[in-house]
Amino acid sequence: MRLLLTGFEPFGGSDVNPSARLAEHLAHEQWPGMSVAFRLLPVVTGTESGSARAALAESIAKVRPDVTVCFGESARATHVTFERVAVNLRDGPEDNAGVRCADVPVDEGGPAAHFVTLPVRRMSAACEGEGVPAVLSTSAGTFLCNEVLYALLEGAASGRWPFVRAAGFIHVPQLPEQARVRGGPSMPFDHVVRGVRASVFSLLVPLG
Ligand code: PCA
Repeated sequence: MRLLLTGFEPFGGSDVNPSARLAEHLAHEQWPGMSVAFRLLPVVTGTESGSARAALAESIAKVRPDVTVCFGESARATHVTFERVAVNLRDGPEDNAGVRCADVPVDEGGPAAHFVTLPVRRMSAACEGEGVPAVLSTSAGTFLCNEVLYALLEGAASGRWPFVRAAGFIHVPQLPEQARVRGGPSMPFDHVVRGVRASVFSLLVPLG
């Protein structure tokens, strides 16, 4: 099984993003029966070179993953958060290129929403089995995380990437060092790693 993991660069004035740290960390571990690739995504909207979607498309074409799991940071998250839905809407703060979207679709002509195709119940149960709090979510927001998830699911559903059999998105809480500066909930990095590692391991049981 080929697995692609992505994480985002820092954004919103922070100098770290736990999602990239996590995805890169996991990609460097030994995975029996899986080859795991990592790609860092820019927090840049749109499809031009230098955008998150361009980087995602480039790495999917190169890796040809069976499964793609994207990660992002949520400063509000208290749990490892398994997203279930992406919506065809971009409406958020300024991205890292200084571009701000309001009321624009991710994909003109695409459906209003897509459900993720990862077995999120099994994955969140595996995370909780490690004692790491997990939750299912029906909103990935309307910023870059939702945009990337929508593009990923649209690409798999439309036949652009027919080899992608399962795809989804996990939001992780901020790190304690970020919470010390910005306030809000956080989760120690080693907890996040332990929980998400178990979730990814649960994918080795054949996908339905
Ligand atoms: N979180 C943002 C974008 C990048 C990231 O890590 C989001 O939730 O959309």
